Amino acid sequence: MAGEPQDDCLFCKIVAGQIPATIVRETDTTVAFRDINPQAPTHVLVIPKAHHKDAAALAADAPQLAADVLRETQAVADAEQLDSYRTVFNTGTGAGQTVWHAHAHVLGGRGLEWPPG
Ligand code: D5M
Repeated sequence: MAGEPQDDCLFCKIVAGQIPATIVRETDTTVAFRDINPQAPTHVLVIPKAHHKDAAALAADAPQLAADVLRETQAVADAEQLDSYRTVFNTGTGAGQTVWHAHAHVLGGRGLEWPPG
C-alpha cells in the first residue's frame, strides 16, 4: 500500500536505521543522505520517509510530501553552500532508476553539462 514501509526496500531500511547512511539532514517527513556512488563533489539523496515507488507516484499520492522533498533539496543546497545545483528524479529503468523508493538527487560542486547523458 502506498506510503507503507516495504521489507525489501533499501531506502526504507535506511529510514528505519537498519542500513547505515551518512545522513546530512532529517525532518519529520524526509531524510537526506550522501549517495554511496557520488557523481559530483556534493551528491545527496533526499527521500520521503514514507515509501512511494517513484517521483510520479509520490506527486500523485502525497503531493504535500512531494513538496517537502523539494523544499529539502534547497535546504541541502544551502547547507552545502551550493550556488548552483541540479535536482534529478530518475523515473523508470530507461532513465536510470535503480532504487524503487522516490528520491531526489542533489548534485553540485562542479560544472554540470546539459543535456545530461
Ligand atoms: O539512484 C539510486 C542511487 O542510490 C544511486 O545513485 C546509488 C544510491 N545508493 C544505492 N545504495 C545506497 C546506499 N546504501 N547508501 C547511499 N546511496 C545509495 P537511481 O536514480 O535509482 O539510479
